Order: sequence, then C-alpha cells, then structure tokens
Amino acid sequence: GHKACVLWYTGLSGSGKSTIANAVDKKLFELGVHTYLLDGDNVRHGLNGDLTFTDKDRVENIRRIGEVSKLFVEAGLVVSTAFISPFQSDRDMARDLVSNNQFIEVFVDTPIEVCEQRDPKGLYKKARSGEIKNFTGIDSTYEAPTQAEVHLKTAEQSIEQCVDVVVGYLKEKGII
Ligand code: GGZ
Repeated sequence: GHKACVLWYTGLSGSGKSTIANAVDKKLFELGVHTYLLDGDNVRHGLNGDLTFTDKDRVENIRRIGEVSKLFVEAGLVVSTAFISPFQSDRDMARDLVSNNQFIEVFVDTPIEVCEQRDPKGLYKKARSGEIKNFTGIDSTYEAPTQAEVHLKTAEQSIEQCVDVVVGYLKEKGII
C-alpha cells in the first residue's frame, strides 16, 4: 500500500513540467502506485474548456484543478498536476484543500531564456511578436515558489535525475 498525495508541479511554459510529471507517473505505475495525472491535455480542453489565460481565468483554472486533486486524494491516489499555476496564493489555496503533508509543491525551475530557446510550440515567438497576449513570463506574471518541497533545475539535471529526486522524496516521506 501507499499513502495519497498531490505532486503539484509549477513552472513556466516549456519548463518541463509535463515531461517530468509523465515520467514520474510512469515510474510510480511501475512501482504499483495508483496514480492520476492532470495536465493541459485532459483539463484545459475538457473541464476547463471555457477558460482563457487572463489572470481571472487562471485563478479559476487552478481552483478547479485543486478541487479535482482533492477528490483524487480522497480516493487514495498519488495525483500529479502539471500547470503553470503562476500565483502563489492559488497554489496555497490548492494546498489548503488537503492536509499539509499531502501537498508537495514541485518547482520546475527552468530559466525563461532556456524555455524560450526550447520553444517547442513556437508560443514564445508568438508572444514576443504580440500575436499572443498575456503570455507567462513575457506579459503575464509568474511568481516563483520560495518554499517548494522539491526544487528541480532542468537546465542542469536530466529528466531521469529529476524523476529520481521526486520519487526519492516520496520514499523519504514514507508516502510510497
Ligand atoms: C501561458 C499559454 C498561454 C499563455 C497558451 N500563457 O507550453 P504549453 O502551452 O503546452 O503550456 C502552456 C499552457 C498553460 O496552461 P496552464 O493551464 O498550465 O496555465 S495556468 O496554470 O497559468 O492557468 C502553453 C499554453 O497553455 N498557453 N496561451 N497566454 N501559456
């Protein structure tokens, strides 16, 4: 058996949140852990398909994701969320929905220069040219966490190393 918790990934677009969350999720599955991963693909298009990228809608996006995470934690799962979640107050709101030791904030700390260099979807280019407005890190705020339980630096660590840090944290805390 294992305990339930939320792995709450936060970081810029292109920081590697989804990649790392998916790799951790796969590893946990192999270890027999019951998991569920919430990311833009299954949430932004469905449940939150009515929301845009204004500050107001980002707040609502994170509120709903926090509430859904709470439900999955009540069901006993290790739930991972991979959203920019740019505001500390919203991350704290999600934290307060579960027990404090069940909420693990994972800061995917990738410098914006590196994210912009990667630019896998060409969104930074569009944000720079003004084709996209309210882009995080360009003309919309990102508040970096100061007290994250796990701090990953993808410019210096491989995906495998990042996965080991997250899984190691869960083992150290007796969650898995
Ligand atoms: C930031 C945007 C924007 C704007 C579209 N700002 O790299 P991606 O493409 O796959 O991840 C980004 C994703 C961010 O959605 P989140 O739900 O994680 O954001 S938040 O937590 O702030 O609500 C990016 C794409 O959507 N995208 N427009 N203006 N990212």
